[in-house]
Parts: sequence; C-alpha cells; structure tokens
Amino acid sequence: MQDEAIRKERGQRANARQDPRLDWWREAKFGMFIHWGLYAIPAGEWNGQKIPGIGEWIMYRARIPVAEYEPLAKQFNPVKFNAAEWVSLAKKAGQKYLVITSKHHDGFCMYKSDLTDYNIVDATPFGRDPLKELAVECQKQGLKLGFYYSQTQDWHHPDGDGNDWDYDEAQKDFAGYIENYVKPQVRELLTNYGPIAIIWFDTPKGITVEQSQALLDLCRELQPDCLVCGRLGNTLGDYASAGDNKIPQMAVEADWETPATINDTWGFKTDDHNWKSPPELIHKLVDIVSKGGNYLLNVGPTAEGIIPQPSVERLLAIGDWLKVNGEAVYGTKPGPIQGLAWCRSTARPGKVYLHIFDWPQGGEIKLSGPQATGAYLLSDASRTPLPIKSQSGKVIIKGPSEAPDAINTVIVLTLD
Ligand code: JFZ
Repeated sequence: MQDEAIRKERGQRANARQDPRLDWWREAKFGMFIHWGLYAIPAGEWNGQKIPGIGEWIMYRARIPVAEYEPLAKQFNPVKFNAAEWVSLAKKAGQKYLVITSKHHDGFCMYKSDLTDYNIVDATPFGRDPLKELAVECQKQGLKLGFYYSQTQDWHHPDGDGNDWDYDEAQKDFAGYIENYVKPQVRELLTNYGPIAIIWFDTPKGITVEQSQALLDLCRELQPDCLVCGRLGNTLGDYASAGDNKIPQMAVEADWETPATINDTWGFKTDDHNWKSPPELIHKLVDIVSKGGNYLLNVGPTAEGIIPQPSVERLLAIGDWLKVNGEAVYGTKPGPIQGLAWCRSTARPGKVYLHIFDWPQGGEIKLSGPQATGAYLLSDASRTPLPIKSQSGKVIIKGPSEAPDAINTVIVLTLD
C-alpha cells in the first residue's frame, strides 16, 4: 500500500519503524536546516548574469570551471557568523534539531578536513570551523546537531559525480572516491564534533547497495545512535525523506521528513524574495505533523554569516505560536480527523487536538468526530470547558464567535 511505497521510495529501511533510536526524532517534529557555503558569495549571479534555480546549484547551472569557482574561498570571510545566535534562534523557533551542510555538491568543506585543503579553515581568510562552534553551542543550549553531507555529487573532486565540464565522466573512479574520500570524511565528521544526531546524505543517484551499506556500517561503528537519512540511497536509511517541499496527501505510517524552503532557494540568493507567510509556514508544519512527518525548515545564511531577516521574523512567529500550542505538535501522532481543508488533527493518548485553520462563521465546529467527553481551547490556561454535544454521529463544539487565533486555533478534545 501507500505507506509501504513511501518507505521504499523515500528510503526508510523495513524494520526502522520499531527502532527506539528514532524516539527523540519522532517527538521533535521540527528542525532547522542550514544551507551555507561558497555559493552564498555569488548569491545567484555569475559574471553579471542572473542564474536561474536554487542558489547552491550555481556552479552546476552556470557550468563554472573549478578553476573559477575555487577562488571564491579566498573571499569567504563570514565575520558576522555567531553560532550562539543561530542556535538560540532555532530554539526560539521551537526547533529541536539543526542540520547544516558540511559539504554540499560544490565540494567545498565547511569544516576542517584533513582530506583536502578545500575547506573553510585552510582555504579562507575566516580560518574558523563553524561546525565546531555550532557543536559547542548545540551542546550548551541543548539542541541536537546533524550534518548534511553530499556523498555522491561532488563537482570539485575529479572522481565525484556531476562535473562533466572539467572532468571526463568516463575516467572517474567513483568507487575510489567513496573509499578514499567520502568514508574518511564521514569518519572525521562523526569523530571530531561530539555526538552527532543525524547524518543527512543527499542525492544518492547511482551509488550501489554495497556503497550505501558500507557508509551505513561506518556510521553505526562510529556513532551507533546517529540517525541516517533515507537519502543515503538503496532504502537503507533510518527514516524516509520526502521530496523537497513535498507534503503527502494523507497520513503516512512511516517515519518521514519534509525538507523545505522558506522562500524558493536553499543557499542564499540576493533576488529571492518569495517568502512564505507565517500562517502558511505554521499550516505546513501542522499539516506535516498531522500526517506523521517532521518539518526540516531551511535558512540560507549570507556570505557574511547572517540569517536573512525575513527568515528570522518567520521563525520567531512560528516559535510564538508553538509556545502556546506546542502540546498539540511535539510528540503527537496523526489524529483521527483527516482529509478536511479547514482543519487538521493530531493526537496523544486521551486527547485529540483540532487545529482549526478556517474558523467557522459563528464559532460552531461540527465534525464527524471521535466520542469526546470535553473540549477546551489549548490557549486557555484555565481550561474553561466549551459546550460540546454529540448529534447523529457528529460532534458539535460551540467556540467563541471570532477565531481566538487568526492563524490556527487549537481545540483540545478529551476522551475517556
Ligand atoms: C537536493 C539538493 O540537490 C539541493 O541542493 C538541496 O540540498 C536539497 C535539500 O536536496 O535536492 C533534491 C533532492 C531530492 C529531491 C529533490 C531535490 N527529491 O527527491 O525530490
């Protein structure tokens, strides 16, 4: 059936659903994704040309030769980067984990690697290791830390996948690249930064079962608790990774996550102002959680090390909503009411949470619903009961005539 299909297509191994290593992640629901690298310097423009598409793909889209892209490192000096602020922003947004690009497809390492000088410590005037600083802050502030790592595509390495404008694909030793470059780098990432909660592999493309399995084995050997994202390839991941910005139509019986952008790009682009509104983002978070998924919401910091202000404002707005309504999100499961346009539901034992996106005229909420014994607004600390009655298989709740929360009002139904 569909659940099985999603697990398989999106990379969750068969028996992961019973694995308690994922319990914290199942509770967490909401994480911060950070796409940060040299691509933040051109920020969507190369030689005076606007390059269409997502910002971190500029090297590929404009077929920039390694010899021209590489020198960007000499300009990279994000002196405004402040790990404590980024981590504290994620916390204020209500995010429980953070995943940052350690090496994206452009091949530049955002951490100190001994495998190449093409890394932020050795190749830039900045000379600091932001992953180390983030690891320290995440420990301090109590946030789980994950690393994104592009295991197949590498447009800088002569044997990595994807760059056919500098290198001859037929001459590439991909197996050697995995063995002598990817594996030792994964070892660095899972050795030098303390406990790593997630390794977020991406775009497996032609990686073989044996290669995916060998990477998985290495992760298990180094940090058995580290979760491996389904984009490792070959259905070996700990959880399924939905398509970017994709939300399934129905609840899914799998552990799955939607990676998503706040505007249209992952890596910073000067001209991308297509910001989703706070209500849209809150609705997406709740939509995903009501279907059993996690929301990994991206920010793309600038070349100075600043998270764009529109992203900050939106994250804080989500955090404000979660401060009041987090009980209806964290640690919940999909609720019994599914498939309505104006309402979502989440649940935990003894409780169903109705998330009302469009408050009905007059405040009467009518549902083919569960046999509830009581109802109250989650925002109401005194839990004043709302009038509730059952009528020919329907549950009718009398709420205030105006929506208490213009974005999403949560009504708690108690069952017993
Ligand atoms: C990948 C990357 O290529 C991209 O730059 C970004 O890092 C994003 C999070 O992941 O892009 C993908 C990968 C998979 C799908 C779509 C875009 N997919 O499976 O639909």
